[in-house]
Amino acid sequence: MKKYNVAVVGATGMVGQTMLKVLEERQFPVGRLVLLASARSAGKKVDWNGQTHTIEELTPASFAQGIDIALFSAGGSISREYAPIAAAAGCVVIDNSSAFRMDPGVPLVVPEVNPGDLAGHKNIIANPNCSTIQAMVALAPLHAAYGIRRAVFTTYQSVSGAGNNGVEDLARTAKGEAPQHFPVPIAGNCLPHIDSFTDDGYTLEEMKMVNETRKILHAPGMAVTATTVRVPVAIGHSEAINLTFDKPFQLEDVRRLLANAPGLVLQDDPAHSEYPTPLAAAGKDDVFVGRIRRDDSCENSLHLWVVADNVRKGAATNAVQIAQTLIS
Ligand code: 3JM
Repeated sequence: MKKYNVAVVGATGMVGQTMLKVLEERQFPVGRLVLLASARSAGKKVDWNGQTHTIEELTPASFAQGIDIALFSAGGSISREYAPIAAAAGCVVIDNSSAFRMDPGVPLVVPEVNPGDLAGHKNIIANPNCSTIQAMVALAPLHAAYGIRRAVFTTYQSVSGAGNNGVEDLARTAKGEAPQHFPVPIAGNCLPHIDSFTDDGYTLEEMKMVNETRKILHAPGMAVTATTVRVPVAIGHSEAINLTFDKPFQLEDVRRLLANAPGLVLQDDPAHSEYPTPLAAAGKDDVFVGRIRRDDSCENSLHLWVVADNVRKGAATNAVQIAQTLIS
């Protein structure tokens, strides 16, 4: 089997570490593995697939060593600076930041949903936002069947969405100490504030869900809105999703479509307390859906509850799946 030289940019971060784990679990055909991070982390040792690797400092020259695929997860400013350099050196960049997602020349891909969008890429491919990815896995089969006219997302997002800083702030504020990452304590709390606020009162996280959904579903005119909330959960984002379709539906057909959708697991037996939860989804690569019920307040409308491990399917796993799709 052909092997590929793979770089991980941001190899010491939570997502970078999980990318390494997923590459190993999926036995991605890695030739040489190059681990890149800031000067602060250079020299650190990382075990991968039975071998010890040394973290190298990320520089413009990092990609001039025959790297085939680079997985970036080091924040938007690093991506904006280095992804074009890597791409120009002939490397295919799969970027986990928001930097290039809305660029019309950059595919924004959830492999179960729009793998065809990878065709004609120009060496930069964007991994969607964690909350968008899991929503798309559940929405795509319903959009194909009934046409989504309007989607309303309300999220309950774990602190790991903010990386190690978020996880540490939950532990810190649970002990009664002052927050260092979130503006107020996250322990025992819910913050309707993820990423920065825009002038019209939304957050950038909310606008990512709106704009990325339209791009991935090829539905520029779809009515989409979101409220995104940080909750004191370590791993796993949950989403209450309300949909209005163009066409009528039967609940049994919706269940069948969701049960058969790739990457999606139906967990919907409320009488036996079976529904998706972040604790159960943590460590898994699938997206989980439950609480499926008709919204009687509005014609052709439906409620769903969708949960996934935001570090895996919402970031690392989706990026590795894009790489697997590219080489298949
Ligand atoms: C999730 O420092 C940064 O630029 C990272 C900000 C960030 C993003 C983003 O905007 O790329 C933190 C957590 C995301 C994301 O996936 O959109």
